[in-house]
Order: sequence, then structure tokens, then C-alpha cells
Amino acid sequence: MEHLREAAKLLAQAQRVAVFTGAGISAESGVPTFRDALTGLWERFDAQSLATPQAFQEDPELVWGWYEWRRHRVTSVRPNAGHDAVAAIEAHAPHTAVITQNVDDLHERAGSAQSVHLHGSLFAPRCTICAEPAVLPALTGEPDGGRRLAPPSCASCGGMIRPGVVWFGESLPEAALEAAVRAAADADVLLTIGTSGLVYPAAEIPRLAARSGAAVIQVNPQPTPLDRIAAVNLHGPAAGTLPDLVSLAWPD
Ligand code: BJW
Ligand code: ZN
Repeated sequence: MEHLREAAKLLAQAQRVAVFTGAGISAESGVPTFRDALTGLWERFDAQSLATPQAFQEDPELVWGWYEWRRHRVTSVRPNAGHDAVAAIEAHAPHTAVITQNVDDLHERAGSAQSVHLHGSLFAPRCTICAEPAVLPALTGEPDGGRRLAPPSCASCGGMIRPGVVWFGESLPEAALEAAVRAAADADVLLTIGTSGLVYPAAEIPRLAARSGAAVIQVNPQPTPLDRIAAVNLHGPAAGTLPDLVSLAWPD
């Protein structure tokens, strides 16, 4: 409780807030985190080896099927109290930037319309040849155990469509990375939520904020390498912790 009060005070006094999120914020909505074991068709693979250009090149049907299954899964769940609390922070602290590593759209659906996606999106596939965006079929019903699926062809050039995410070894979208760096450098408080802090350059964002003088508040049930730089560590799940943080920072 003492830590929560301290974090709430920092947040309420901040002029500029940066919120930096990872897979953990969507876990309580029912979206598995990146480092959770894969299930169904993909149980003998690990996410780190599927999220690569090499995996897509070697077996496009396996990888495209995985992303379509994940898009279906995300479409069938709802934002949780953690996403809602982030939108509430934006409403209370007008200079708030939401920076996410997540490829889901749960921040947007909770009302954080301007969130910066460092690792792309499940909803923005594009052509591997001409980079033209592709339109995907609407998904209906519940996602099943998953299946191999041939990637669609580009309507403009016939090239193979790929997921609009950032794989290992690829560059992050320049504008998103620049916006994240700027928000981190300018922030008085950076709130890092549900990320293992292991994947670079994204993991540099909270570290940059700390170096630039921001107080880093971390929400995560597990220890992470960011514990060291955090002014306050809130060891708990996002959906359980963030609403309390918001009501303490801005009591009605
Ligand atoms: C809860 C919770 C609850 C659970 N509430 N919390 C410098 C040093 C070393 C290596 C590199 C380096 N610079 C670059 C690299 C290489 C590489 C890298 O970082 N590798 C590391 C593994 C070491 N980076 C790259 O390749 C990047 N590109 C790049 O740098 O290009 C130039 C370059 C290339 C090659 C060499 C050098 C330079 C690109 C990285 C792209 C990452 N993309 C992915 C996949 C996206 C698509 C997809 O989803 O399939 O993005 S990887 C994956 O990790 C995904 C995530 O956004 C990202 C971060 O994961 P996140 O969000 O932290 O999730 P988890 O699962 O790790 O953690 C969940 C956390 O939640 C845990 O802490 C739980 O405790 C917590 N939690 N329940 C709150 N209820
Ligand atoms: Zn094309």
C-alpha cells in the first residue's frame, strides 16, 4: 500500500507521463504473453523462433496460420481494467503518451486512440513485394485450435501478404520509435506495465526515461531487469493494480 501511495503521488504530480506496455497488460483479457508456452498446432514451437523472417520464408502457412489464429483470439476478447486505467490516466493527465509493444488493439478499444505501436499490429498486413496494405476477411465465431493457412496474394502485384508486425532482426517503424524516444525523454513519470524488458530497442525506452530524469513506476507480478531502474515497483497484475493506482492519484 505504501508503494502504491508513493506511485500515485508521483503520477498525480507529473506534467508529462509516458505509459509503456507489454504483453502482460493483455494477459488478463485472455491474450497469452509472448513468453507463455504456445498451444495447439504450435505447441512444439517457441514464439521467439516463429516471430522471424526466416520462419515465414521457410513455412509461410505455419506462420500465417499462427498470426491469423492470434488475430481471431484478440478479436474475440475485450480490453480489461488495466487498459481502462491507462485510458483514465490519459484523461486525467493530458500530456500522456501510450507506447505499446503489443500487436493487439486493446488499448485502442479501451479509448487510447493515439497509442504508438513499436512492434506493429495484427491488423495491418502488407505485401512482401510492393508493401501495399492488404484487406483481411472478417472473422466470425470462436477461434479453434488453429490451422495452417496459405497467406493471401496482393491485389496489386500478386505478391505474398505478410503480417504487419516487427520480427526479430527487423527495424522498428521509424516514426513510432521516434515518438517513443521523444515521449520517454520528456516524461516526468514513465509507467512500465507487463513487459519482461528483454527485447531491444524497445527495452531501451524506460531506461532512456530514467536517464533523462523520469521516475519509473513498474507494474509486473514478476521481477524483471527493469526493477533496478524503477523508483517504485508494484508487484501485481495490471488489471488488479492499475485501477487502484488511478483512484489514489485522482480521488473523485
Ligand atoms: C503481467 C501479467 C499481468 C504477466 N499484469 N504483467 C541489443 C542487445 C541484444 C539483442 C539485441 C539488441 N538490439 C537488438 C537485438 C536483437 C533483438 C532482441 O532484442 N533480442 C532479444 C531477445 C535479446 N531485437 C530485434 O531484433 C529488434 N530489431 C532490431 O533491433 O533491428 C536492428 C538489429 C537487428 C539485429 C541485430 C541488431 C540490431 C526487433 C524486435 C522485434 C520484437 N518483436 C516481437 C514480436 C512481434 C510480433 C508478434 O507478436 O509475433 O515483439 S518479439 C516479442 O517481444 C513481441 C513483444 O512485443 C516483445 C516484448 O515482449 P513483452 O511484451 O515484454 O512480453 P513477454 O512475454 O516477454 O513478457 C510479459 C511480461 O508480462 C512478463 O514480465 C510477465 O511477468 C508480465 N505479466 N502477466 C502485468 N497480469
Ligand atoms: Zn504487392
